[in-house]
Amino acid sequence: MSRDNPADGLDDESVWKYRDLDGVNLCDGNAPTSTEARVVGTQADYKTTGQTLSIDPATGLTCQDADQDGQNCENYEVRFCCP
Ligand SMILES: [Ca+2]
Ligand SMILES: [Ca+2]
Repeated sequence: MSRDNPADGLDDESVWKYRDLDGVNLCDGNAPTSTEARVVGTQADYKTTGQTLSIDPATGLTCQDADQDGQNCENYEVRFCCP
């Protein structure tokens, strides 16, 4: 799923935003055990883009243009695995 896009310079797929801003029940309140990510509309795993991301099993993914050395972030979608 993708809750945000990078048009404003940040693609924010944070777990807490899904929960607290979007009201999504993720893992019944438990921390996800993994976060998988790929580019929206493709099968391209995030690792294939070479972009500098913050990705963490429990907190989700963020991508900031400021970290991309002049490039813009792709729009990422994420999938969480629950314990
Ligand atoms: Ca955004
Ligand atoms: Ca996104």
